[in-house]
Amino acid sequence: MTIHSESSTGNSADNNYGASMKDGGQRRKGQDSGPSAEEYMLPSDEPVQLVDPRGEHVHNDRYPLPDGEALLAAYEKLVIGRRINEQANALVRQGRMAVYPSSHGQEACQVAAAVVLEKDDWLFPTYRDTVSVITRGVDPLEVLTLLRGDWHAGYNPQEHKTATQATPLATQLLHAVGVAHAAKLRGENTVVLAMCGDGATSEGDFHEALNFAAVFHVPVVFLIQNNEYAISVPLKNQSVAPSLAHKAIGYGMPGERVDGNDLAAMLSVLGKAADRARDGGGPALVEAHTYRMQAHTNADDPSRYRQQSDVEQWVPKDPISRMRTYLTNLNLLTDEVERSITQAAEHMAATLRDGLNEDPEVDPMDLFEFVYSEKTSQLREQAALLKEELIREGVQR
Ligand SMILES: Cc1ncc(C[n+]2csc(CCOP(=O)(O)OP(=O)(O)O)c2C)c(N)n1
Ligand SMILES: [Mg+2]
Repeated sequence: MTIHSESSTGNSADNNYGASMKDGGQRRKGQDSGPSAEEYMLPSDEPVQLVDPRGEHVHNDRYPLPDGEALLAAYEKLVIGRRINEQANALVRQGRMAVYPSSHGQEACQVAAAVVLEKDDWLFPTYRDTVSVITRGVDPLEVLTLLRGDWHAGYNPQEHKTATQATPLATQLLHAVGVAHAAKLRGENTVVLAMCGDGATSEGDFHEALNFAAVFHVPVVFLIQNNEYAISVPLKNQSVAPSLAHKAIGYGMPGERVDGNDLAAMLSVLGKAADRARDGGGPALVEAHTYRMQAHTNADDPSRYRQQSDVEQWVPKDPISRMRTYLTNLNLLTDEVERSITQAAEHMAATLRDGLNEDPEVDPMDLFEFVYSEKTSQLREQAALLKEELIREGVQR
């Protein structure tokens, strides 16, 4: 994408992203009081953590801990998210779904990305972000239609302001920036949250999206879920930057790193970035440090390229167990509340099972619909060939 712009990077509001700087980061050290561009845009030395793996609060001057009620509500979504991952994996093994890229272990990222958005904001998810899309409120059966492989996509993106889950890496980041740019031109109060993986940061589209977003100062929060692998390729073969969040300063936006298995930190950091974007503070890049606990998809065998002992190191960092301990210690998560959360998760699993065990009625001719407003000559030709075959085989008349 080529950029023609007279736009300045000037912020119209105090950014709220750990420090305040009104000139969009153009100022250099010593020019004025307040943070330098480096202080303003560079991420914390360590990923932000508010609840550690033992379930204990870690104080952070810049990021407040969300209140107990908000954490309890998000914890319920975390448990439901884990159950969605488990059930979807089972449905793949039963042949009811074609493929499922699980976010097992990444549920704190999934839930926070959906929860920090308002109804009229936009979410741009990837194939791995099914739990985010369901948490956003899209009908779970409509969401899984794509991964079942029997139709183009199951839900209307406009209805829930949630784009379809992108499989081509990083393309959704450009779409997200386009939507944010349009919203800004229209004077709408929309925030766009765009998700991608660590591997996707090597794509040209990632660079173009971040550069455009910074130059045009649009309200986008980029969330990288760094789960340390792009299928079989480890992060060290993908980037030698100090962290992926450090890339932000190169574009002129703040970057932050956060413990992606810490629901409280995810909510606080993403929430602050979204508020800042809504207040006219421009884009931000958030890198969530997490881990892909399972195979890339059911078609992948991770034992070919990583040790099980590496995976096991991440088990004690699980997002659910630490939040359960934290909320139990606060007496917010009682046995009774836990039981009702389990029931809600089981209800979700039953909805997925019942819905996906039904055989859908599909029309093979739909393959040629809903892509172009007017079919190309090749498509018309292919459609005619298929129709002929379906009639010959007695499938259609
Ligand atoms: C443009 C493009 N190139 C290659 C692929 C094949 N591919 C699918 S997933 C994937 C790995 C992506 O890794 P990452 O961005 O870290 O996301 P994760 O799967 O770990 O969530 C690749 C290379 C693709 N889908 N799109
Ligand atoms: Mg990855």
